[in-house]
Amino acid sequence: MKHPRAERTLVLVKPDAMQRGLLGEIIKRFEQKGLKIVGMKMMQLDRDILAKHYAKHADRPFFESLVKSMSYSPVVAMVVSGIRAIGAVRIIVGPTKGYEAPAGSIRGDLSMSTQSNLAHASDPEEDPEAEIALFFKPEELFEYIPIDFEILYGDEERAA
Ligand code: 3AN
Repeated sequence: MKHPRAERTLVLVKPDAMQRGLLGEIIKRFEQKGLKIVGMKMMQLDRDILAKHYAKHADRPFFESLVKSMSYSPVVAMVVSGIRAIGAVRIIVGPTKGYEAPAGSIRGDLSMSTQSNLAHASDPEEDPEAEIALFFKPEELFEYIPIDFEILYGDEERAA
């Protein structure tokens, strides 16, 4: 069962994070925030899916390097859900450049790079549901109300 005000957003734990053993550290931050994981799988990304996922960057000089780094080894793809989850997940991940990202964010705490910046989070301007559909089939996503839902949010926030 999906709460009517819940949003869903895509997170990719990138190969650089997997290689550095940061999967648990990254997942922990979403769990501790009170966000709910409604889909998760390990995937080896190929050029085809990356060309679609990063279509807006196809003409950028770093595109080939980005495809190479994102297919270097498997990623973990997740769908994270919650009321106002899309914006909250972007804040937890932090802005693109690790060396400028604020401390407290995943990129700010754990990355010094623009390209190897550990995690992808859907941009609210770019249709997170369409991004989710690129990585997950509907039957790979789950809906449930966590038992702490009533204390995670206030009554008015939860009201549909
Ligand atoms: P974000 O992931 O912060 O939304 P986008 O959508 O601008 O950033 O870029 C997608 C990915 O492309 C980034 N996560 C990063 O890995 C890579 N990237 C962006 N800008 C550069 C750049 N100037 N040089 C190398 N890689 C870049």
